[in-house]
Amino acid sequence: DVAHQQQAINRLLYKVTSHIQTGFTDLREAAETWNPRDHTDRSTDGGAAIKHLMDELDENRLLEQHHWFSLFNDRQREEALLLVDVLLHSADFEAFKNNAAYFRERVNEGEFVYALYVAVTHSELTPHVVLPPLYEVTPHLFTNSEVIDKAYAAKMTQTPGNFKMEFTGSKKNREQRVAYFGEDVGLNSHHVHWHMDFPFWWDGAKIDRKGELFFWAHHQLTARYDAERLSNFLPAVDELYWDHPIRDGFAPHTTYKYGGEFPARPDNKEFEDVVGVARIRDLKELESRIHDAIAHGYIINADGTKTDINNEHGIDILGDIIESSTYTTNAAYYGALHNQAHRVLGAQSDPKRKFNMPPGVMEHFETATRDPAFFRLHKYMDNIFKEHKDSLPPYTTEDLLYSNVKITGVEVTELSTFFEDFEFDLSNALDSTENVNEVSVKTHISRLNHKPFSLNIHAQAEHDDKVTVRVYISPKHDENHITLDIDENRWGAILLDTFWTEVHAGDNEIKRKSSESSVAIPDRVSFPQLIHDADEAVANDGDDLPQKESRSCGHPQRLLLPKGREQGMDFWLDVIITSGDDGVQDDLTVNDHGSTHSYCGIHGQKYPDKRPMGFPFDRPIPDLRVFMVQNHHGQVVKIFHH
Ligand code: CUO
Repeated sequence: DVAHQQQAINRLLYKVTSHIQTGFTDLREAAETWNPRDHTDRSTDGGAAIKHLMDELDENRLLEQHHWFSLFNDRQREEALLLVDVLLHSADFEAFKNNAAYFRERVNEGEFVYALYVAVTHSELTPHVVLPPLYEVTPHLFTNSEVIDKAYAAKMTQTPGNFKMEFTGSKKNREQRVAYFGEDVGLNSHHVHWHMDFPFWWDGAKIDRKGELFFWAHHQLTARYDAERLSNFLPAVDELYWDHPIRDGFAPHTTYKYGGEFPARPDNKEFEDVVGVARIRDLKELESRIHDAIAHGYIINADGTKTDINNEHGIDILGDIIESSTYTTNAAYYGALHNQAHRVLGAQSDPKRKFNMPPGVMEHFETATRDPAFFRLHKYMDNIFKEHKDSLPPYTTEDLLYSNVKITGVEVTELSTFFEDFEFDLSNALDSTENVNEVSVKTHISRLNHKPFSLNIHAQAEHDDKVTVRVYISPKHDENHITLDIDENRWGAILLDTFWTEVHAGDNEIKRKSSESSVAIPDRVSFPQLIHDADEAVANDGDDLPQKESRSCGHPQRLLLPKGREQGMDFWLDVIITSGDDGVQDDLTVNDHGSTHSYCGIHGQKYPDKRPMGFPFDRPIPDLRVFMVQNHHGQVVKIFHH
């Protein structure tokens, strides 16, 4: 049952760099006596994976334990994916659990955590398991070396502690003003889970609009980052150029559990080729092939045929090519621009591999957004996507008008943000050692939050209908307080919500709360709480777990609004209502199919909104009048920071 499953997953992840705890008898037993080879049909995919993984293990070819793991390292990824295969092909949860316990004691811990998270996310056996927050499972990747050092010392001296985690850098570094965003543990958790829900290596059942979603999720991260920068009197982020020095350096103040400190990069580092990864001129060549494809309006497939991208599906194809997912139809020609760029950027501190440095923060989805260069790299890719979108014809009145509805006004309650303290548990950072008692170690950090708010949309309808409602905000001014016209700021539009509802003939009030937003998830349940609740439910035999299934992918609800400014910062608030036929399911007005679909889709189903992601702001707007249809409402709102 669910409680037993939850308890087993908790226990597999508890102190994951130590041996399975003595008290977890069934897992201990499985690790010793279970033989994966005996429980498999070798003719199946899972059987083949087990055989392959066991052979590698017997031959001592697997990455050792107590070593860093990076998904971008081809060999390490191959090993982790074998384990994913084994888990995904387990016959039942018992076999899943026993396989996991067996390999937990034998494969690299980083590979194990990654494989278990991905398998639980995608397995049909575990739809109700809540994955513990990664920042409490592998805290090293989410907090500072300084805090980790203090946690070790606390254990040594047997003194409990709750340590303050500071944002990296000093006031001399202007980029530090937005570190609260890039270093937010919830944001990092969303990002790493996004990549687990939509892995670039995915070869299982087809994921709908995966390439477009890669564009969209990262486009929204970029737009949100720029809005945070403007809130802090910084200009929008500039893209990276292969020929220019990387202006801002970065000192991560983050340490691997095994493998030393994450490497730092000084200011104005010139790009260098990275041994074993890529030459800069090859990346420039890939980039120009992609520019050519956009200019020509088609891509060339591996078999020489052409696929038209000069339409609304082009973005999906381009997303696959640029990220370089398994869906790309010509990896040999278009390469792996995004993935290689992450690696090249991550290795700039030691491009010749002279100093045997571990991978940089850019080489892990858990840590990438900490580096300001992450947002410059993604702005670079975002601009390539924009070039494509700008090559498409602007929407016409016909595309935009939904004549059944006229929005007559929108009331918004106060929009304001503030900083608050957030605490999380560090015990999993420390190994359990016999004869040394556990002590409580925690960290707290200041994080952005906002007052709950709500919208009240007044709409007149001619007849009853289902409708699609999209809500966006976008900064009104640039950093010099120059008003941006709509074609300048539409690319910075931040989606706050998409939802489906019903209107009736006559006057309607559509009320929507910030807490209902389909882009965001509430705070994750903490690991200690999950452990406590699952243990209690198992002890009470069959008690319901308080947590219902919840997705880990989703922008943190706390970060729904950009910070804004003390005196208030102007944003356009746009509400667009179109026909309910834009929804892929008929029941979207009453069933959100997993709630956080706007940035993360619906697991195992089509993306709910049939229109291009970002509609209607994804295409050029040369004429504002075309845009001013009766079912679109725009007004200026202020976001205050208290
Ligand atoms: Cu999410 Cu570059 O894709 O980090």
